[in-house]
Amino acid sequence: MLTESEKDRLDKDGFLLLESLIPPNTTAQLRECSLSLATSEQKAGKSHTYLANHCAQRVWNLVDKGEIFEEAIQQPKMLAAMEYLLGTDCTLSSFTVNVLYPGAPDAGLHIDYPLSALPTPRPNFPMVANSVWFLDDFTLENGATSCVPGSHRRLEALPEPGMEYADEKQICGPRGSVLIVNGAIWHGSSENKTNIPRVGLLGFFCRSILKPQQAHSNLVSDSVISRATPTLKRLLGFDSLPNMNT
Ligand SMILES: O=C(O)CCC(=O)C(=O)O
Repeated sequence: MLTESEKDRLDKDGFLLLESLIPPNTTAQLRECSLSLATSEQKAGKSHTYLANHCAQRVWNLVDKGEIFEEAIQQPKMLAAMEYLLGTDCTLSSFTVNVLYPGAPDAGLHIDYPLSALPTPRPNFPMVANSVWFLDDFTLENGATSCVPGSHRRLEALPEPGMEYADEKQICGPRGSVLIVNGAIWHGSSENKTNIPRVGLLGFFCRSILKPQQAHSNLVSDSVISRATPTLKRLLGFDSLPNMNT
């Protein structure tokens, strides 16, 4: 489902913008559900906030927080990109909302866990990859994700905290776009200088041999699992559990 030129861009740059992939109605519903979950978790005193002044917020375990998210994470073109990078048996590592509230500072460039914890040289093939879902237009002003093209080939180096790199660029695009990012690319969210929250989803995937960030087989409720498609069950890790204990 990826064209040869899309595959080439992923190989060469380490990221690929799938512009306007998600229909406008779905994007609007995803945004509304995401902000409503973020608000409920704040009201319940259970919110995960981060960055200075709690200006950014994550909502975890989305597969268990609405059918719209169960469906979203199976988006065929996004999954084709993940399968190209991570193998056809790749697993969902985590699916989260990421809200940057007005004033959220630049989060700094990083590579994704667990690559950041590995000895160097890191593997020269993708181990984890993220899909950043633009539920708003992502702009230079509201915190569009920054990437350093080709940095996934720097197998020994890590971005220096606070450094600005000349080849770093913000990936802007209309709401409904999905940015595929090899987890080894130096990337991160930027400052939100506007007075409107920048809402995104992060569908983070890993090779099936890795331990996912969230243990979906324990965290997702039985009702979701019982109606899950074979694809969703596979993404939640049911097929990658070793079957040696019976
Ligand atoms: O929300 C974004 O723009 C990127 C988030 C990110 O880099 C991450 O969670 O690894």
